[in-house]
Amino acid sequence: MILSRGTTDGVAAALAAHGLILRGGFRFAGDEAVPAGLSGALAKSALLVGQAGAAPWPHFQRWLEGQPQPIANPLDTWSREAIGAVAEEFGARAVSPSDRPYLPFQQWAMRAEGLRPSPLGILMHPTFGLWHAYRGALLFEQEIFLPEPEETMHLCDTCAEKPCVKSCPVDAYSEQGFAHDACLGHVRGARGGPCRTGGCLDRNACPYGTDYRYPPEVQAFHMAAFARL
Ligand code: B12
Repeated sequence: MILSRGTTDGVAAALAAHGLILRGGFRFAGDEAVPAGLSGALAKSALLVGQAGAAPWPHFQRWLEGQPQPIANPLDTWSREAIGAVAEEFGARAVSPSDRPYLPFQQWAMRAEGLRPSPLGILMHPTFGLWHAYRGALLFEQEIFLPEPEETMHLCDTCAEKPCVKSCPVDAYSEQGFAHDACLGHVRGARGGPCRTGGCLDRNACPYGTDYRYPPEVQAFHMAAFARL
């Protein structure tokens, strides 16, 4: 059975109630590690769920204010709840980018939307630039109608200046990859104030998708989670 376009549209509408969006989808191939669906049988297809800019933030904040106790990893918990409810409605199994062992979300995203990584590792989106993320995926045991992927252009190919690799005081990004320890040391240190309050200087230097740039309080939240401040 192939789930219809109506299902995909319904999923998109249910996600919109949480400020979340459908980030495309794909069918699993026979020669890859295929995760299980809801019944435990192998999934046949996946829809990716994520955000453009900080759209889910007010939904998440309202939910957080209603919690009786402080919650560890609150954004993950909110995402699991919101996406879990949509999965239940449509007979899918919800998975999270934080599930262990890690599921290959960026590889899935590259298949679903034809995106490629920026020099920072974060995938470059033709509209959202670096200001987007994945909050989960819905795994179906049926084939599903998939939205036609849009023709995408990799903006980093046309960016000669590459300010994204020139703005970090400790050059955390290079062709050798991401210098995690140098980044953490700086962010946690005396001169890391701008990174702590306004987010990664390299990410903010990217000239694309600036309409979707996360507001400073959202960037500070993510930086605090990343650097365990
Ligand atoms: C572990 C992890 C990290 C580790 C990286 C350790 C390492 N070097 O492997 C640390 C803590 C450093 C990290 C940091 C960040 N991460 Co991270 N991370 C992950 C996580 C949870 C697992 C990665 C993984 O191993 N996957 C399993 C493999 C098999 O999957 P994969 O698709 O093949 O993995 C590819 C990527 O992971 C990529 N890669 C390898 N190392 C790194 C490091 C970073 C930062 C990125 C972006 C990609 C990347 O190469 C792999 C091959 O294609 C993913 C979510 C996920 N489930 O994938 C998020 C994820 C990759 N991270 C993400 C982000 C945004 C960040 C931060 C920018 C977030 C922040 N808090 O501000 C920071 C910034 C620092 C940086 N740019 O390096 C996003 C990327 C979204 C996008 N638009 O592309 C993801 C997808 C989470 C999400 N919810 O959307 N991250």
